[in-house]
Formats: sequence, C-alpha cells, structure tokens
Amino acid sequence: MVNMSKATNNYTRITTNTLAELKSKGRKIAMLTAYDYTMAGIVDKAGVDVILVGDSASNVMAGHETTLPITLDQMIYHAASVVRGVKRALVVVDLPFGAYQADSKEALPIVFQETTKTESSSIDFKSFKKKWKAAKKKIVLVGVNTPGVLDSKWMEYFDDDPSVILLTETTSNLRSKDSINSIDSLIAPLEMGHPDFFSALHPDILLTFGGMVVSKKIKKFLREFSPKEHWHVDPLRAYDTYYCLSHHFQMPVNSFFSKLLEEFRFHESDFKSIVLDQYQKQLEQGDAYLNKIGFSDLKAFKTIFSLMPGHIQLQLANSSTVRYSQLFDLPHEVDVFCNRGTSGIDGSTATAVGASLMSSKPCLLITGDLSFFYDINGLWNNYLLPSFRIIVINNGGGGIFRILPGEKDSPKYDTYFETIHHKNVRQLAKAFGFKYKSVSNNIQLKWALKSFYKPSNQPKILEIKTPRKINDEVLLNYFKAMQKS
Ligand SMILES: Cc1ncc(C[n+]2csc(CCOP(=O)(O)OP(=O)(O)O)c2C)c(N)n1
Repeated sequence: MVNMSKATNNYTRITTNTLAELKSKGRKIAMLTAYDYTMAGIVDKAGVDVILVGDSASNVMAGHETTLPITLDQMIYHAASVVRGVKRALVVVDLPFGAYQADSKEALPIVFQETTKTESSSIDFKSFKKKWKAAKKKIVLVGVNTPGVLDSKWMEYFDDDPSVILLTETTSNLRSKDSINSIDSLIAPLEMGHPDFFSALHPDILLTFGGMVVSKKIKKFLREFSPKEHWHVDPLRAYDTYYCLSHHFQMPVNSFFSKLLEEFRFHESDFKSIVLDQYQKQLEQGDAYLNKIGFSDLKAFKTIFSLMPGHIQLQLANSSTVRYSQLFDLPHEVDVFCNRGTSGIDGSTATAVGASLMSSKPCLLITGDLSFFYDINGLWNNYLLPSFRIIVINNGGGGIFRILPGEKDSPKYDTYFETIHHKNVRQLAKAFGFKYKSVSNNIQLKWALKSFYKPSNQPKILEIKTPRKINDEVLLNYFKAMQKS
C-alpha cells in the first residue's frame, strides 16, 4: 500500500482537485474500501488516497445477500465512523440503492442535508487554537455575505489583533475600522512583481468564510504564495479555491469564532502595521492618479461611491459593475447584494425590483448598459416604487471585454465581443415611467447626484455616458500608479 501511494504522499489532504491534478499528470491514485473508524485510520495512515464507504457494507458488515437492504441512516453511520478515523484521504460514500435513482438531482439535497448535521462540538479545537496563537501572519478573507452575518465583537477583535488582517469585498457586507475593503488596491503591485512586500504579505494561516470572492488578484496571489493552512468556515460547503484547503469547519461563523478565540490573548506581530502602511500608500497614489484623469468608468464609480447615501440597499449588476465596486469604500450602513455565482448579466434588474419591494431601505441598482437592455423586462410590472433608483453606466457596449486579456485584438472584436451600440436609455426610461437624466462628465455627475436620491413621486434613472475606448487603459494605469509606491 505504501508503494502505491508514494507518488502522492506530499499532499496533506486529498481533495477532488488533487485527484484532477494527479489524473492530468498521469499519476496513480490508490483507493480502498473501509466501513469503520479503526480500519479507516489504518488505511489512511498507509497513505491510500481515496477511501470508499461502499454500499457493500450491506453484504460485508451486515451479512445481507445484496446491497439493496442498506438504508441511508445505516450508510451515514458507516460514513461518519470512517470520516472520524481519516486525516488525509478523500472519503467517498455510496448513497444506497433507491435513494435518488429516479433523478440524479435528488442526490444533492440528501448530501447537503446529511453533511450539515455534523456536530460542531465534535471538533477538537485544541490544535487549531495552538496554531492560531503561534501564527504571526493571518489573513481573514471574506467572500459574499448577507449583511449582519458576523457579530461586531469579532470585527473588533480583528481590528485589535496585530497579527490579523481582514480582507473584505464590497459584497462581503463587512467593514471595520482597519479592514482592507479594496483587495485589488492592496494586491495591485502583483503584476509588476514586488517580492519583498509579497513575502511580507504571505500568510501562515488563511481563514475564509462567505461565498464567492470577486477579486482575481487575491486568488492569483494566494495560489502563488500558498499559506501553510487554509481553514474555511461554512455550515454547508468548502471550495478549494486556493488549492490548499486544509480544514473545513462545518458550522456557523459566530460559533466558530467563539470556540477558536475563547480565552485568546494577542501576541506581538508587525504584520498588520506593515500591510496597512503599504495599503495606505497605494491608496494615496491611486487617489492622486484619479484626480488627474478625465471622465471614465473608473472616475464615475469613484464619484458615485463617494456621494452614496448611507441608508440604502445597493444592488450591483455583474460584469465590470461588480468589479469597479470593489475599488471604493462606501458608507458602513449600506447593504450590498449581487447575483454572483454564474455571473450572468441577466436578472440583476428583476432582482433589484423584487428586493426593493421587500426592503425598508430605498434601493439603488447600478448596472452596465448591456445588462440593463438585456434585463429590461424586469421593469415590466406594476410595483415599481417611487424610491427605486437605477444608475446605468453606458460605455457603449460590454466594457469588461476590453479589460479582460485576450480578445481586444481579435477581428470583429467590436461586433462580437464588445457588441457596440448607439442606443440610449431615455426612451426606455420614459416607457417604464421613470424620471430620466443623463450626464457625460464628472461635474454633471456630481450635480445630478445631489438631487438623485431626494424623495420623488416617480422612480429615477441616471444614465452616465463614458468614453468607450479609454476605460481599460484608465484602469490599468490606476493599478500602475499604485505600483509606484
Ligand atoms: C446571460 C449572459 N449572457 C452573456 C454573458 C457574457 N457577458 C459577460 S459580461 C458581458 C457584457 C456586459 O456588458 P455591460 O452590462 O454593458 O457591462 P460592462 O462590461 O460594460 O460593465 C457579457 C455579454 C453573461 N455573463 N451572461
């Protein structure tokens, strides 16, 4: 058995990603069956990569003639026993015959339901506490979250601990005094290489919670500068986004911190101060650049975010809207939502209209032009509130394709990628009973925003026209400006 797994014994935890990697390299994968804690421990220690808890437990453990009689509860009993004995291997469990055969989609809810039953009290926090305490450099990275998920005392803890930096996104709905809310502005120098800073930023422990992370730069950084430990906290699932997931805590995030941080004392570290200093310098460089440049998507977002009222619900469309939104701070009280996941440009308007009806706060949707035209049927209903606001960033097409590498130089790029158009939003605004205004420079935008949020007897649309061809360069130069610090 030891020989079989030699090729893979440098992996501390086998995940589905490990298997894909091994397959792509043509390496052998060792797999054995186990049904109980003791056997699973032996097989795992021998270095077997995958342990199968087969429904053959019906024959082998219970003496039935076939695999048919075993029940879901009995399979769960075996699976849970095996999981308790395993530290490294990936555990694969058969669902019993008949559990979902009618439709394979039924398998998923069964798995989710059963996996979330795991008792958090069964986790032994001792070794995790020790590691947390010993680590001088810890990054807490938060993905998409509904507002109010984390108790404020943990935010205060993150602010106070000199060995922790808290990285959040606009869509995380978490902002504290010392949190870094624009991850891309921190990681901006990555493309240029900045070895000293990146080895300083390289964390011992990465702790994540929440859903998808928008920033491509942080993903690239964490894959390149792999932390020794990556812990993810989520009652349901854990994705191995950074290819180094070492532990999944299947529990609510507040319970997790209560356990991990009980009786915790801070220890000296200069991690936070080094990182925050560098971040501040980069933000200042970025601001200096922003003050110099002409009107563009980036400048429009800066203005929108700096003049945003506090008491609103912000709905973000996908494409570059959600990405530009990660670059600027907004008032702490704003609740932010975005249809992340498959990142479709459809549905954002319809979602915002629906959400506006259920929220006590006025709703603002920020959307790109194609997303707005695409989802126009979302406005076709009788329930639009007078407090509903839409900002359409009209850059004449799908601006994101200019920013993404690769496509810009392909033939017919304008037609098939950017899909340029010369439509404006005015007629549609009128047709759906919105008050309408359009602006095409920063002074007009500032003026328009002064009255845009004021109460009215009609919903309002503000169309911001930006020059299509310069947006990608402006964004690139913004990051370059930060790299100078
Ligand atoms: C339903 C759907 N169709 C197509 C796409 C591919 N797509 C991604 S971004 C984009 C352009 C969006 O343009 P716009 O809404 O104007 O935003 P901008 O990129 O200019 O910010 C398209 C067509 C998608 N993500 N979802």
